Amino acid sequence: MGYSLWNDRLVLDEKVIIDSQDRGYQFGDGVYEVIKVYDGEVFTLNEHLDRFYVSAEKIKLAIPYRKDMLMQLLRDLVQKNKLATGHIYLQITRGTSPRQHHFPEKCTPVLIANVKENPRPLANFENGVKATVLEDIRWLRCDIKTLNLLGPVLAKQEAYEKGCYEAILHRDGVVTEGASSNVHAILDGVLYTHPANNMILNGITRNVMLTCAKEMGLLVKEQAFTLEQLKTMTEVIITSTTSEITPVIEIDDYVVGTGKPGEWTRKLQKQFNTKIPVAIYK
Ligand code: PSZ
Repeated sequence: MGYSLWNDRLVLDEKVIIDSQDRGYQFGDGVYEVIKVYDGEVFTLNEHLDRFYVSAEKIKLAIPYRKDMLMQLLRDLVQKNKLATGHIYLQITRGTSPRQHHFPEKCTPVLIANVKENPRPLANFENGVKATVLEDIRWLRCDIKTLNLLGPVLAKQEAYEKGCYEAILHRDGVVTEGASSNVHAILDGVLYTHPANNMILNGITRNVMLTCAKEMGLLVKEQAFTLEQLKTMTEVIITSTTSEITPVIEIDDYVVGTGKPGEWTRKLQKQFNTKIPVAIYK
């Protein structure tokens, strides 16, 4: 049994009590983050917390803690749990009040964070994964990391039933992102990725990878691509906090490129590895 962060206190997991009238429970009225920890070190914490505050602001939820305080509490949480490699789950809801749709007059946000030991999925990095294409049925504010996850949950279930790791989503034939990842594709030395607008989550891993690409001389075009164009791409990649840089080698009934992770993808993975704590290689 480990420790959770409950508002501004570290408590044993079983001491956390969530009210059945919590608006997160009833409406999904809140936002969250998943943050990677490598060998006890929290990765891109600042970027994740910036996005956390921005997501909260976009749903008019004022987080009652300063960023530096939250940062310290999350580091304490990792230490207290003796977490080596895994991730932090952090969420905040608008709080508890008798059920009504509009915001209650008095409502104190409820913050929770916990950790999970979770090894890096190295076999996926090495071998690649399969994906299936599905329609993007989510709302139009995918830039907000909201607790409302029914769209991705349904997509992931369908992917899972088809033996796929991820669902690549499209709107009217234009690829947006994965159910829980960003999607990128490479052709002739150019990496294409959907612009960071309201149709996708502006992934922290996406941004780290784009930095890697620029450092390596791989041209980046933040330009959406269609399903038809996707079929012509020689390398397809998904990125997320836990999936890092994962090659996609099959999409439904066709093989991507040679059917093996491509050269650029390998280079991006190597460059990404230089950014994470070195002690992970011990
Ligand atoms: O462990 C998991 O399954 C995780 S950890 C992060 C995600 C999944 N997904 C984040 C995400 C997302 O949900 C959507 C819709 N688009 C992009 C991403 C990637 O965001 P970052 O790189 O910030 O994790």
